[in-house]
Formats: sequence, C-alpha cells, structure tokens
Amino acid sequence: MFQKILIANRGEIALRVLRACKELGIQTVVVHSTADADAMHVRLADESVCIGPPPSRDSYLNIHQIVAACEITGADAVHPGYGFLSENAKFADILAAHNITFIGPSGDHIRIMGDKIEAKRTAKRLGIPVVPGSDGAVTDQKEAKRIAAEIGYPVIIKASAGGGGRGMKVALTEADLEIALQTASTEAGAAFGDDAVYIEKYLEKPRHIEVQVFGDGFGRGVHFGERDCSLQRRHQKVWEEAPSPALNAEERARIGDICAKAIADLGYSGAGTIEFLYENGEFYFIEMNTRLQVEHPVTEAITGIDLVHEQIRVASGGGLSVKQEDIKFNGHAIECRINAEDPRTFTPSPGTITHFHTPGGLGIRVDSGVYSGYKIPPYYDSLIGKLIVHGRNRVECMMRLRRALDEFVVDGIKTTLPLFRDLVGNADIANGDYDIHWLEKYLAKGE
Ligand code: MV4
Repeated sequence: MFQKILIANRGEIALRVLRACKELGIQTVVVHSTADADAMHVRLADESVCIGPPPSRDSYLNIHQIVAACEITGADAVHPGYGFLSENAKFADILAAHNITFIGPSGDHIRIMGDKIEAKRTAKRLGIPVVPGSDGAVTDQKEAKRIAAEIGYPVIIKASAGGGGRGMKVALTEADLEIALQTASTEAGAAFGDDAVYIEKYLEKPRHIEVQVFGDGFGRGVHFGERDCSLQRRHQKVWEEAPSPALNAEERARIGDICAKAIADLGYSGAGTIEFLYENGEFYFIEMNTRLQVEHPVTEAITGIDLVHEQIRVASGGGLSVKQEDIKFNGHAIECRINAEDPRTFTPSPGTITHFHTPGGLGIRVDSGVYSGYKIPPYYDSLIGKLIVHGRNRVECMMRLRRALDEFVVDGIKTTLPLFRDLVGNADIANGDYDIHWLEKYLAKGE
C-alpha cells in the first residue's frame, strides 16, 4: 500500500480523496495555487506545497511543478481527481517514468479513449453497441453523403479530438451536410490541432446513461450499475441519479455485463465510465471517461462501496475488494450540483460566502470544500458542493431531497439551489420523464 499520496486537485474532490486516504492510514500531500492558500484541502492535508499562481495552466495543470512536489515530499502516488490532469496521458506516463503511481488507468488506455474515433473502434471491437455511422474518420464529401444516406438523416459530425459536446455539428438533410462537415473539420483543426471528424446517426431524444466500471489490473472487470445524467445544460450536468428511472432490471444487467466484460478484455485498470445514449430501449456507446467522475457518489450511495478506496487499492496492486456478485444495488440516489452561479442564467457568482449551513439526517451527504467566510476565487469552475440524497426508492429519495434543499443555506453569493427547489416540485421530474434536452427547454420557458 502507498505511504503518501499527493492530491493534484482542489475543491470538494480534493477533500473527497483526502478522506479516503485518512481512512486507509495513508499520509496526504496537497498542491495549491496562491489563490487557494485558504482552501479547505490545504487545511486538512498533512502537507501542502504551493505550486504557482492562480491560472490553472500555471498551477493545477503544471506537470513539472507537480512532479517536483512529489519528489520534495516523497509521495509515492498521485490522485488526479477529475478535470485538470486526470485524463492527461502524458502526465500518467511522466509519473510512471519517475516511479510514482498514477491512481488511474495506463497512459495508453487514457490515450485510446481521448481519441474519440479510436475509442469507438475499440468499444465496437469489445462488443459494446455503438451509434451507427462512419467506420473511422471521414474527409471526403462524397463518402460523407454515401454514409449519411445509408444511416439516414439527421446525422451528427463529431471531432475525434472533441468529446463532452465540443466540436459537434448536426446536419438535418443532405443540403446541410457539406457545410457541417467542412465547418466541423476546420473548427476541430483550430481548437484541437486535429481536424479528424466522424459521422453518426443523430439521435433526437435520447437519455444520457453511463455505466460505472472498474478494472482490477489483473484482467478482471466489474460494473457498479448506471447513472442517468440526462439533466444538463450546455453539456454541464446539473442533476444525476442512480438507478436510471428509464431502465428495467433486464436492461441494467445486460448493459452492465457487456461493459464489465469489455473492461476485462481491455485489461483496464481503475475506475472508468462508459457513456451511452439510450433511446427506444437501445444503448449506443458515445465515449468513455477514464477518471473518477463528479457524480460518483450516487453510485456509492446505492452500492455502499467507497470508489476512491477501490481506486487506491487497485492502483497499489491490491485488486478490488468486491466481486461482481458482491455488488448489490439498494434504493435510489440523486445528486444536485450546487454551483456558485445564477440559477437561471448560470452566470458565475464568485465572492464571499457569508453563511454556509448544510442539511443533515438519514440519507443525506454533502461533499463540499467551502465554509462560512470562504471567498470563492474567480479562476476555477463554479462547483461549490454536491448534495447527494439516498432513499429506499425514488419517491422516498425525492421527499428527502425536497426537505434537504429547504435546510440548505448559502448566503452571500448566488447558487443553483433555487433551481433544484423548482425541479423537485416538477411533474416530469417526479415521473422521471426527461431526456437530454428537457432542462434546456424548461429553462427557455422560464417557468
Ligand atoms: C450525440 C447526440 C445525438 N446523437 N450523438 C454531447 C456530448 C457528447 N458526449 C455527445 N453528445 C451528443 N452526442 C448522437 N449520435 C447528442 C449529444 C448531446 C448530448 C449528449 C449527452 C448529454 C447531453 C447532450 C446534449 C446535447 C447533445
């Protein structure tokens, strides 16, 4: 097991990882920018190293500074959290070259999944159902027209180096295709330095369902069920839940088993998320994330398993603490992302939190890095906390969520809490009747 883990992140996820390390008796080091000298992760860690000025590229993304912090403190492993360097293959490779363990998959697995064409080809080879479309990159207009005619309009053009909604263009008819292909490719070249694009059938009203997987590093794979992350705005998830209100037990087991087997065959190590669009009873792979995700606590709530403990165990060579048959699903969980933003426009609202009071009681978890008197710096993302609620079933979970939202106090800044108070009272949300476009339509109506 590791002696000392360096946490290369900030905010609630740095605390989340710190807690797991403390429970496992592992010493902790955090890195921070000058803007984060008063941050909670710095206060709670055994050691801290200031690695640079506020901009992320000079601090939390500065690989040399982070490797130097490992050398200075004698850390034998790095947990990257999510965002920042968590899906940077070069970072994973450099740490390995310094005999420091990256708590995550190999650089090669990160690289494959970062290239969306390669990821899709790999998924297909492993028996995961994919969206119908081109077999690899498309450059030629004639080829594009032939493929689009074959799969049927509308189609979507995606950048191979994109992902998470960046660099996509929809073509409703053949008349749109030429411009869509041209602009998608030019924009991808400018944004990512890689102009490769591919074509898929455009699914009009899907849900976003993702499967939590783990590889143990010894060729075994398991799944921890799915999360429904359809409620999002501009590709930022807002509300996530597990299990998905849309799936039945047969569908859950079918897609879970496909994913677990794929992870085993890939020889994958650590936590991963296989993302699908789900429409008319069918799953279509879109991307795989090779990190722990923001919304992992809903999976922890329904399985009772600490996913960060599992990441650390696997990275240290100790394997998973559970076999597939030990993973049981219990009840329902919902996560609300509390952002320092206007609840309607989502404009960031940094500043000082004058009062911070979190809800409590059975089935309530709050993961947050802020406190009363904390000044939110303007340099980083606006997530200030996550409210995760668990109940024996979805109805109980929603009742408890409504109550917890009533108790939550964040004064001094704007937050997304009022949006959640509206959503818990909405009939479509109560019925679990929503797709990936629901929230944006709801916000446009201004109800
Ligand atoms: C799609 C799609 C419809 N059809 N692919 C957006 C994020 C990226 N991971 C993939 N995305 C989409 N891919 C096909 N073939 C619609 C989206 C999409 C979306 C997906 C998940 C969650 C929210 C979304 C919002 C808009 C579009």
